[in-house]
Amino acid sequence: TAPASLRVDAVEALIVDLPTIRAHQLAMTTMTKQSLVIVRVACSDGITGIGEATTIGGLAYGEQSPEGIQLAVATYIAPLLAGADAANPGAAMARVHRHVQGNSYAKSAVETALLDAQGRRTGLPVHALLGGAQRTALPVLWTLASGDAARDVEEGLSLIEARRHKVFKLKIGRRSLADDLRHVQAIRRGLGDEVMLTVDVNQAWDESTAVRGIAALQDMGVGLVEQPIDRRQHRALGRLAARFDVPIMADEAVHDAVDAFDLAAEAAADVYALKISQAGGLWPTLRAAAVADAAGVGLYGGTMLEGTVGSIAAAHVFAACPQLRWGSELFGPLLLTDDVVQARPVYRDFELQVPGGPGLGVDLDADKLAFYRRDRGPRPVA
Ligand code: MUC
Ligand code: MG
Repeated sequence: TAPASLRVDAVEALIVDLPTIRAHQLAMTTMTKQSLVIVRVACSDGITGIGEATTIGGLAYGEQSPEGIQLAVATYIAPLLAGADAANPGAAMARVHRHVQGNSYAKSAVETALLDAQGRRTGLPVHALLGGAQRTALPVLWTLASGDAARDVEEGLSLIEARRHKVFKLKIGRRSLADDLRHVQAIRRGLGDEVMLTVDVNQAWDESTAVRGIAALQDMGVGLVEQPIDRRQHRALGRLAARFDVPIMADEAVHDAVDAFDLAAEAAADVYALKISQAGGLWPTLRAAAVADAAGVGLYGGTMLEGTVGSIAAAHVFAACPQLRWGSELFGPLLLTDDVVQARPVYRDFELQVPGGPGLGVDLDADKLAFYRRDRGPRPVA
């Protein structure tokens, strides 16, 4: 048992709603706001750690919602952590994993907060607690998803000019295949052949549509095809990976180390997009990454379009991964008009700078939190 000075005292979760800078269109939903679940773990030595769990479009993307995450943390996880040794996040999380099935987003936010607290306590950045940073900045792509090709081209060109992003992901799968291919072709022409483009179908195609679609995308020089078909169809994904030269990336299909192992055993994907929310935390993400390394599968630092707290938590993990061959997409904070932190992340020369201070290196802004929290009630209309 832990010394009395090092116990978890309280765990709380609150929802904040933040507007996006523009509509963001995915196959399954169009986002105009993001709902962040912010978790705080207060410890008996006076240190509080923070974490975040964020979904896309409520329940549109995955099986967990902001409201469900808040409930899981407050009702089920908080009592399990009360009195736990705050200096041993691994043991505290083992207890949570033993008594709570699923709920990977809630687990990720809570583990993040425990590691943030431990980092603040020891003066070490979270990546140091995960074994150490292999890189201090992460390449970050941008998703062009306004739904309008001309606007996407304009946005892409200005981001290249600003040296913020030089790789772009296009969201397809919501329109007919012919329309999607025209859309990609228009952006390819507008940005030029030198610019690396990837596509994310978010599971929208069946296998035969994927065969036709990927063949055409490969001819256009698209560099990576993400989750073209249903996440559960591993064997069909493997047939696509075997058929095409363009690398196929699993996203919704690869949540944790077990998925990473199964997909590798079936040679179902060339690349894995890992996400702390889908893996169930920072350590679980590293374990999935280790399986990818063992199998020779490339890694990509994925996002659930989190705000600063969640994106920086992911950045610490991806900094600690021995291999990150495909870079990252940790641009979530840039899609929001505002955030609940004192300082937003630094993006420079096409990369996100990984903080080197204690813990996550991110502090909440009490006024912004008070302003954006959902339970504050209606806000005055601007
Ligand atoms: C996804 O499926 O990859 C990540 C970037 C983006 O634009 O959407 C998310 C979700
Ligand atoms: Mg994806």
